[in-house]
Amino acid sequence: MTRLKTSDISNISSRLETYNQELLSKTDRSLLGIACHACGKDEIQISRRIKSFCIHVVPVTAGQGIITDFSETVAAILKFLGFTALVSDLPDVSGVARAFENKADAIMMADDHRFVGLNLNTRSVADNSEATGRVFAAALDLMARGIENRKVLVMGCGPVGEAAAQTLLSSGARVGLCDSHFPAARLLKERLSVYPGGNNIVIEADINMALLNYEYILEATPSADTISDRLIRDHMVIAAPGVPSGISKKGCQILKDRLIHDKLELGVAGMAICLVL
Ligand code: 2YH
Repeated sequence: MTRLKTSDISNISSRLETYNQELLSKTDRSLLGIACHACGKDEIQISRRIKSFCIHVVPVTAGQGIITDFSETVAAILKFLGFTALVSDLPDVSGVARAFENKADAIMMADDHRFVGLNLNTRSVADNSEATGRVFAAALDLMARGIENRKVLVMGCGPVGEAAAQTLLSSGARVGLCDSHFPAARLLKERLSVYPGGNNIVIEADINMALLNYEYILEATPSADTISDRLIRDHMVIAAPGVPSGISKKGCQILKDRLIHDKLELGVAGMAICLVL
């Protein structure tokens, strides 16, 4: 699991409006719109509710400790979406207690293993990996102007890839799974076979061969340079939640509007919208 670094996130807050415009031009939806699409929620109804929905972001010192700017960046994304959000001035248990005492609607917090949102009224839990997979799958659906019946290569069969594959299958896509650790792809195929669309899965053993046969890619690996520049073709469309990104700087320039990648924004948006009733 990749631990974010301050250098990964330090520009996010100041670039939210620019990123939002980028998303609009690539998908016709805003950050909020894509997250609503991922959660199957109506954007207008959600917009009315989120202003009065208060989220405390609680810094966590456990394990490797606080990442400078992490909580502040999460809160900035939440505020950009329209939530009432603040970074708790107390970390850990004290921050959690303060959120309950102040009647916050939800908490967001992360240690080295999980990043979660907890709705304090309904007890629902939004997991960052799951939300990230679902929201990037939704972004790919929007970029493709409908992913139904399209072939999508899901690279990386960890929790993000799993949630993405499940979302894509339920949207009617045909999914190819690949992972550098072959048994991970096999086990994921088995798990997904019981869900809607579960008969639409194949395993791709050779990633480079597979990249020649798919136009729609969901890159959810924790490795750099998984898609080499020479394999990027004219009609390829990529949603890439993996950190670090599997696409090089030059690859990003080639893909231009056919690539969506970020390190925190869409995942946090997906978590937050799932927390709102
Ligand atoms: O980056 C992480 C983990 N890799 C979890 C990611 C789940 N997709 N955690 C952030 C740790 C934040 C830190 N404890 C803080 O500043 O509060």
